[in-house]
Amino acid sequence: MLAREANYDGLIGPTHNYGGLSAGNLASAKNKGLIAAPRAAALQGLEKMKLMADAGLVQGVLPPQARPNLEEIRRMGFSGSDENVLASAWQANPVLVRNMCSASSMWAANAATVSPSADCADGRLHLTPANLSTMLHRSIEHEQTGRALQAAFPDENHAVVHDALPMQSTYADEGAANHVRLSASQGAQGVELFVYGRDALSGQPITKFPARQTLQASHIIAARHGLGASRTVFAKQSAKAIDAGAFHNDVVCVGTLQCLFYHEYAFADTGQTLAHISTAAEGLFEPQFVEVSNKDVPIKDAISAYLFNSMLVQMPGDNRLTLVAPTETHDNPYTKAYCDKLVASNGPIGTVKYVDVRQSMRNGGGPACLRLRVVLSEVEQVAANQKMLLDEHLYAELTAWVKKHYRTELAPDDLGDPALMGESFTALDVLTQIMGLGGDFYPFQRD
Ligand code: SUG
Repeated sequence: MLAREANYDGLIGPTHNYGGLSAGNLASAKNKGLIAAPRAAALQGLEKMKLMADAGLVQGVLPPQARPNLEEIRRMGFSGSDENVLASAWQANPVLVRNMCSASSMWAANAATVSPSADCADGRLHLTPANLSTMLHRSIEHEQTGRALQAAFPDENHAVVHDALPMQSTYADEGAANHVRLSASQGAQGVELFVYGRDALSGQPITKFPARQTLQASHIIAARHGLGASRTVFAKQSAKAIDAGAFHNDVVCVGTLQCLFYHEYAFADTGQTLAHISTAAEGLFEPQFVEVSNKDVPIKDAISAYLFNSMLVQMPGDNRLTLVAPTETHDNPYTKAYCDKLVASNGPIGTVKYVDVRQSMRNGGGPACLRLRVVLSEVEQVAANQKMLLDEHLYAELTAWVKKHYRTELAPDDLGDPALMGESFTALDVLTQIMGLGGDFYPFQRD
């Protein structure tokens, strides 16, 4: 079956800021309180999307979520008009409001876990929105994410959008950031690798920083998607990686087609993980493992420069893969030297392109965090919502929309400003028209 990998990027929302909300995410902690630049952030994201679309890849757009999340704030006991709810919550508990204002849905790699139809028993594409239950500001995303994914893949004959897993720590799930699919070609049956940070039922010691993905969540998703047991691998992330700041596996590992590119410290038991992948791939393809030693790139540098949070893609017409890395990877001597060596070798990765997503990077979100990969067969691509796919026209409209509606600067204390809420909701209302999402896509449109 012919299929292509589409990248659906989270469009960066008007409340992008540095709240210091994610324990264990070193960039988020370090940059807490900085003045953010929402307009520049959104334009950087759009620029990356355009680069991919211009290269001939299928590029989708997931709309930002409405923030502040007034429904959640009301659930906490604040009432009255929207302005009153925001003002009274801000006065009582600004930290709560900061959590309810995060633009974190931009990191679409955490939106859902996606299994292409070639891997699923019923021959349909399966998507499970991540409950993101570990972090308060992210735990409020999954419902609207489900709505966005339904809008993107509306035909039930081709796609199933599940509910998120229950909101309980045993089922903590962070989506595709802890999931890798390898295959001979995008349309062929593949091997799905689920990487978990903790087995919630084992009673084993926990890590210093939160391990956000559980084995139990990964098991349930694989079962729901109807994946073949012999083609599915569950691997434990190393505690060393988590405690060094790899709050998701995609901070130390990325893979596509036959290639798995990872840091020496990514997995708790690398030998066993690779052996399981090789066994699962038998008869389908020969995996190519590209391991980066801690000597070549110390884990600290791998994480600060986000070498592995790059997109690994097959550009049309190329034999070897391209790594789309953040400029921080270029600026770090270890990761830059490694990339130069990678390209000069005759391994599976032949090109490294650097993109500027610095605004997102300061919150720990690299090029790979900003996109959700969805492998689509030809019919599935036709059945997908075409208005959510980026072309020249949509790019021009979105760029103009950002320039018109977004602030150039935003400090964490601006989040209590009712004017910001008004501007954001107005912008998102216009966005639903641009992207054809209907007049009831956002909660504030349904009031
Ligand atoms: O969940 N940062 C995000 C970054 C997500 C990156 N995604 C992947 N690796 N796939 C997180 O930690 C910081 C928000 C703040 O502090 O304002 C934040 O949520």
